[in-house]
Amino acid sequence: MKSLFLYVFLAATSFEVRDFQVTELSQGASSGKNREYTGTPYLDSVAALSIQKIPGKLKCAFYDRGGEGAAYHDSDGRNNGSGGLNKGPGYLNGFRMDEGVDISYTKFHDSIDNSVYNKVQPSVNQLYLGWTEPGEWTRYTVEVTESAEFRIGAMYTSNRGGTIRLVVDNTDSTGLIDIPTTFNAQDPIAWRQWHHWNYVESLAVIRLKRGRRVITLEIASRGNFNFDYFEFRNSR
Ligand SMILES: [Ca+2]
Ligand SMILES: [Ca+2]
Repeated sequence: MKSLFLYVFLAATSFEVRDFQVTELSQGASSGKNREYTGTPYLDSVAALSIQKIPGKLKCAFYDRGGEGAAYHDSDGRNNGSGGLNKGPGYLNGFRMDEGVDISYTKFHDSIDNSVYNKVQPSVNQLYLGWTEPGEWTRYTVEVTESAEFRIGAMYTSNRGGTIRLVVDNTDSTGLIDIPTTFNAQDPIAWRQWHHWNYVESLAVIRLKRGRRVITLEIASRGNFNFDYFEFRNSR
């Protein structure tokens, strides 16, 4: 009961404290002035063998290793996708199931992720970041291979619209980014409002310097997004 109360309290306050979290990121335990960021790129023999690169696609399920408070912050310690919704055997069903970040993958049976209500068809069996709530964040160590201004595209679903921001090496580098809703009142199935995929080519522009960077994806308002990937293209 106590833990439930704590969870409700944290969930209720997570939106209000998001500006504090930005401050905390620059001074916090994991990446402050005198302490190095302890997260490391997520690599495995199936997902990826090398660090994610920009320009290119940033796959959201492949957030860094390092755990709660360092590589991510999630509203609860349970992975609601892997081992929760997805109970079966295999790599996709069990992907990072012991971590708090909530991960699922696109399914084409029963018109879950391949319905006529998609604006863009996703690929099947794509791991994605889901169950996103305001105040949550995930971090990605990336290699930026050229200093440039990049357009940020996204493959995503958005039940109700909302905002995110990208923090690069502890600096808010985008401000709030609007994520257009993919809600479609024509769909008679309520749960599928979380599965209307869309691709937007240019949500925002970001300037990045060449080298290894740590990008933090922060869910700022409304949440209920599923993010497959962000795509960074040179804006020239
Ligand atoms: Ca969770
Ligand atoms: Ca979550």
